Amino acid sequence: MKPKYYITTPIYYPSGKWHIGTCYTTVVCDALARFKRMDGYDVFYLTGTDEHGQKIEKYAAQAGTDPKTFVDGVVGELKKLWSKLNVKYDKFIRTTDEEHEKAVQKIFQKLYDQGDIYKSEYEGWYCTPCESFWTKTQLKDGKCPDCGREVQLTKESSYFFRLSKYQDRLIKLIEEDPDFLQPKSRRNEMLNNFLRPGLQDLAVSRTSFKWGVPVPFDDDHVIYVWIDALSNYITALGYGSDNEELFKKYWPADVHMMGKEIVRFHSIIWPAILMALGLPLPKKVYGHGWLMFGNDKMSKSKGNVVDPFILSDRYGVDSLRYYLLREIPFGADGSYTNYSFLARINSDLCNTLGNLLSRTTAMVNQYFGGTLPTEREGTEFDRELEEKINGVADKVRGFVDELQAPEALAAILDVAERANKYIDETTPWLLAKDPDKKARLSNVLYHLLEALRVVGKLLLPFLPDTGNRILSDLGLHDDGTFDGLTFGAVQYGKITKGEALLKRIDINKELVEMEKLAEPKEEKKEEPKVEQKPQNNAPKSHDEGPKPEILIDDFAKVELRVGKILTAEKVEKSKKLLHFTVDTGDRVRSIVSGVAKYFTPEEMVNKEVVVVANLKPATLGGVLSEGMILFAENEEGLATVEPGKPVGGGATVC
Ligand code: ME8
Repeated sequence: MKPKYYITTPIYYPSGKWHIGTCYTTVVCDALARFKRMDGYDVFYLTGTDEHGQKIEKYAAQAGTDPKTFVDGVVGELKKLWSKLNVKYDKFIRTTDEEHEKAVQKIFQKLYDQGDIYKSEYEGWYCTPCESFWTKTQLKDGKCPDCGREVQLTKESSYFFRLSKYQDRLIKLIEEDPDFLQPKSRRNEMLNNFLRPGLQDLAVSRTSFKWGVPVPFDDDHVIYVWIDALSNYITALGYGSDNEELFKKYWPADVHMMGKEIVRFHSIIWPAILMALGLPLPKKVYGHGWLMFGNDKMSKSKGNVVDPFILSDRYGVDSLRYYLLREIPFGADGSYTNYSFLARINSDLCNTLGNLLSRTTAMVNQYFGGTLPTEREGTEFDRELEEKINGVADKVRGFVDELQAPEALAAILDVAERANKYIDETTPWLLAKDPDKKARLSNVLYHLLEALRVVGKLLLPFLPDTGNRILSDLGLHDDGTFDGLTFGAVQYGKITKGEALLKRIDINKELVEMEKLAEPKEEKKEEPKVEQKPQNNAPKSHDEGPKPEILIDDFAKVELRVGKILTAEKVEKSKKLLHFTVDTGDRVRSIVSGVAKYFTPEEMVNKEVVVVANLKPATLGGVLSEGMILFAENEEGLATVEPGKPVGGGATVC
C-alpha cells in the first residue's frame, strides 16, 4: 500500500485581486504534491477559500451585492488562476459548503458541551482585515501588531475557547518536537512572543455582524472566522459528516503550509482545538516567508500588485512557477523585481536548459538523422557526468523532504549545467568530422540525452509543461513515476528537433515593456535617476586619504554579501561600464561597474565577489544597478575582492 501524504495550503480570502505573492503557497504546495505523487505516495492536496467574516461582508457591500453572490464570483476567478498555473489539487473546499458549515457547528457544540467553550463578555481591540482580536498591551503603537492597520475597540458578549488550558501542552509540543513547527525561527517567535508570556482564552463568536456560521445554540452569535477556517483541514476530509473515510485515511496532515503571518493561528490555536477534540496533531506546520515588492509585503491593499495572469501569459506559466519556486529562499523573505524575474528566465531556463535541449537534439539530428546508432564508445571522462545523473534524484528527494524547493531546482539545473560543460569539453562538432569517432560521438550524445531525460523527469513536478516538453522531444512521455532515473535506463528512438524552449529576452527592452504593463492604479515607482557621480561603479582613486572615524553602528548599516557573477557583458555605447548579473543569495541582481578598462567580461563570470547589497539602486548607462561590487585598487590597477575559498552567493560578509 502506498504511504499517504496530506498537504494543505491555507484557504484563501476571496478578495478578488491576486498578485504573484498570493500564488506562492499554492504553487509551492503543488510542486510538493506532484513530487510526492510521482515518488509513490497517495497524496491528498487541499486548497480552498475562507469565505466568512466581516471583511467579506464589507467587500460585498462595496461591490453592491450580497456576500454569497460576491464570493461565488470571486471563487470562480481563483479557480481559473489555479488552473492557469497548472495547480492540481485533490479538493477545493469552500467554507460556505453546507457540509463544512454543519461540521463546524458540530465542532463548536462538542467543545461547548465538554466545557472547552463558555460564554462571557469580551472587551478588546479588533482588526477587521486580519479578523484578529488583540489586548491593549499586544497592540503596536495602538495599531494591529500583524498588519499595522487601525483597530476598533469592541465590547460584546462572546463565547470563549479555553485556550489558556492548553498552554503547557503547546509549549511542550513546540519545544520537544522540532519537526512540528518550522523553520526554527518561527518556533522561537511563537514560544517567546505568545506562549511563554501566557495565553488568554480566545473569543470565538461575534454578534456585530451576520456573515458567518451561526452558533448552533445561540442565534445572536456567529462563529469566529478563524475557528470556521481552521476546521476546513478536517471537514474537507469529511470529519463530522456521515462519511469520515477520507478523514480516517489522510488525517493527520503531513504538512500545513502557510505564510509566516498566520503561523500563530496554525501552531497555537489550531493544535489547541485539535487537542480539545482529542484528535491527532498535524505532523508539520511550515511558515514560509513573503514575496516582497520593494520593502513591502506584496499585498492588494498596499497597491503594488503584480498580476500572475499577465506574467504567465507573457512569459509562460513555467517561467512564473520557476521564479516562485527557485528565486525565493524558502522560509525567508524574497524580493521581487522585474529584473530578477527576467534574469532568472534568461539564465536558467533559456541559457542552461533551453540551450542543452536545442544543442543536443540539433546534434542528434545533424550527425545521425535523429536516431543514435547503438554502437557506442565510452571513456573514463564520462564518469563524472554519469555520477551526477545517478546522484541527482536522491539529492532532489532530500531537498523536497526538507521542503527546500529552490535547492531541489538548483540540483536539477546543476546536471544541465554539467551537461552543457560536457558538450564544450567533448566537442562533438570535432568528433563529427572524424569517421573513426562515430561510436564516440554516439556515446557523447547518448550521455546528453540521458542527462536531459533525468532533468526533464525531475522537473515534471515543478515545471510540468517544461518537463513534458523535454520528454516529448526525446520521444518519451511522463509515466507518472520516478522509475528509471539512472544513467543508461533508456534506449532512444527518433529524437525531435523542436522549437526553442523559450526565447531569450532582451532584458532592457522588456523592462520598459513591463513598466507599461503595470496596472494604471499601481503605485508609480520613481525611476531612479541616472547618477552622475559614480557610486563605486567606477571605483574611486585609492588615494583619498584617511576618512573620519565611524562607529560600529555606522558600519552595521552596510549590508555586505558574497555574490556569484552569473553573466557579464559590456554596456552598449559605454567604454567604461560592465553589466553583471550577480546571484547574492536573496535574488539575482543587475549590477553595473565602471571596470571595463580592467577586466574582460569573460574573466569575471563565476567569480565570487563582495557586494554592497543595500545601496540605493541607480541607472548607469541606461542599465539598472542594484548594488556595488567591491574592488581593491593600487597603482597597477584593480583586483576583485573575493572570499578565500568558494562560499556561494548569499554568504554574508561580517
Ligand atoms: O491568510 N508572499 O488567506 P490569504 C507570500 N484566509 N505569500 C503570500 C503573500 C506574499 N506577498 N501574500 C499572501 C488567509 N500570501 C486566511 C487563511 S487558513 C485556515 C486561513 C499567502 O488569502 C499567505 O501567507 O490572506 C497565505 O499563506 C496565503 O497567501 C493565503 O492568504
